[in-house]
Amino acid sequence: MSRADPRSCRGIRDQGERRITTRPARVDPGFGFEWAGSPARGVPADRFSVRWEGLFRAPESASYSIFLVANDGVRFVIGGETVLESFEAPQGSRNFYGSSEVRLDAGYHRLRVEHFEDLGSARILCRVGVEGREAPLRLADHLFHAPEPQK
Ligand SMILES: [Ca+2]
Repeated sequence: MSRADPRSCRGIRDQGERRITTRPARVDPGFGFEWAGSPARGVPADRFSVRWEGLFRAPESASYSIFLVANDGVRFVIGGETVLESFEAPQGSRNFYGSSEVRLDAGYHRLRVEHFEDLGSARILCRVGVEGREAPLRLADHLFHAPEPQK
């Protein structure tokens, strides 16, 4: 599971010049969503962003293929490496489709997925394939809470 942290999108769009409104974090079973309206209580239907942080467990040392559909923007960071990113100008109702490959050792890797919605429909869908396997991973079996950071 991953921790979601819905925030206002304004901080991203305006380079942090405006106040970012932080909402209470919650736990999601994953990070695949299609939102017709607000993603969470207290968050507007448009101009919001969400950040999921957790751990991805790679079942074997292999090349992993990551496929993302996002509306509007997305950034996918695993093990500190940004492997997919589309944070360009707002895309309205258009989707971003992207894929990338990353080599991972078996074990746990820090995962951070950031998504922002400007206007219209909002979605983020993800599939992860493993070199040599026909079916994509069942992501719910491979996502875990990150331990709380040490102070
Ligand atoms: Ca949109």
